[in-house]
Amino acid sequence: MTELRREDFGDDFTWGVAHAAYQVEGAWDADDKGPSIWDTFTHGGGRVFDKTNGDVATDFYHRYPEDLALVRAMGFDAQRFSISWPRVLPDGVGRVSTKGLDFYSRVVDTCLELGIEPWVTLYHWDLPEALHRRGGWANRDSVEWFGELADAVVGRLGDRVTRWMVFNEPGTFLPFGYLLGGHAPGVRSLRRFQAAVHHVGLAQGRGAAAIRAAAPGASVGTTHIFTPPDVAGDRPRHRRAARAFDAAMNRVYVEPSLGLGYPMDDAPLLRGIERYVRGSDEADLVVDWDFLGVQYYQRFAVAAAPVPGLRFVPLFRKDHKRFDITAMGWEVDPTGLSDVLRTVHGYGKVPELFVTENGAAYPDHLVDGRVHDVRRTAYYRDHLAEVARARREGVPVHGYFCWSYCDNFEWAAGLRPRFGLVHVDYETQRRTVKDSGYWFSRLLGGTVTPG
Ligand code: IFM
Repeated sequence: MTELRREDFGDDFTWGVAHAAYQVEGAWDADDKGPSIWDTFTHGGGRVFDKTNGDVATDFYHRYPEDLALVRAMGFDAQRFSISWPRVLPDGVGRVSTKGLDFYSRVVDTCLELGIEPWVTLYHWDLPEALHRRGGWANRDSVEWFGELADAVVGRLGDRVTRWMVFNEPGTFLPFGYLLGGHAPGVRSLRRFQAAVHHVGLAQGRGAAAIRAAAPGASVGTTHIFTPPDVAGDRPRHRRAARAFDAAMNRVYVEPSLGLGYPMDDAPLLRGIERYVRGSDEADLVVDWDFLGVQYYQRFAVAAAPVPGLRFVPLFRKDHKRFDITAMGWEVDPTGLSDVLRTVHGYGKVPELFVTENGAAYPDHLVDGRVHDVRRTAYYRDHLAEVARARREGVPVHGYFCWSYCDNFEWAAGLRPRFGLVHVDYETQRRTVKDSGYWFSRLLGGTVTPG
């Protein structure tokens, strides 16, 4: 294939990197910070694959000036980061920590001084433990609790931050946190999952309204993970299964805010959500988005489940000839990215799209100060080619954020999977740019070169 060139994406295309508070900040109990559900979950033992936690992570709390300077030197012009709710409101509601807000204010100022645009996500999974004890997202009061967070954060940063995202991937933290229990808070309950889905939808509306009120003129969006299904066979039951998968994994999180309601008919799993819908809720779910963040990692082949009551079963094809497989066990299929961009554009409801996460973990080896992560570079090259293709077809995708600038804490998989363009030695916190980081630096006209 021909070499990618920055010019092919246009002058106004945003090139960024993304991270989340719990995955990088560390400083888990520094200053006023209260515990989050991820502190409890990781300290509880046995629930993270390699028994690590985010207590220190990549120490972004203290090393942000060095990290942001390297992001800029690699040629990126945007940094997406999230706010740790219990750093700002240690008890979840009520007392606001000035120290917590000061930290994010310093991060924003440092970005702006370096010429990096800060893109802020209000919630990337670290609910205050104090609120989990009151039912967390399964409690309808969570809508107002989240409103308090949004008011406090946008009130303080809204004079400088113009790009806001309300949530990161409800399609991950809700099923894994409330239905399957593999992520914090580790709940396994269909009812609490259904309640949480609805309350997060309402909180999304409340958060977006808070941003508009405190930062008029700001650009308001949110991010979703999209896992497009391929139908695993010709039979109608497999097609029905793929529809059910799509409704339960993708559409349920996206469509209510676009005014399309819940896709109940295709996925019986969702029907219980209706129990929690009241009065003006359907209208309150709707948000007039300026942009949507599209996040893509893998697609599945979906077949009808041989188990009564369960409609679908996602299959890994594990076809190493056709697909590279990442260290997370995910099949690499770049065409899925342009497919989901087309799908989201096809709703005809959102003016701008951004790829707010895309990236891969591989078993990297640091040898003589270099990480030759050839597969990661190929991954980025091929996914960016799909973004370019979608743009040529007229899909308004205006930016791309790598997941992630540096290796970090990968939730239930721990510190082991390495997603970074920059390697982190967790003993010394030393950063080493990987070959994929040098590749981006060349593409973007950065100043970081090997040797
Ligand atoms: O690390 C996560 C991130 O927090 C949310 N999106 C997917 C990434 C890779 O699993």
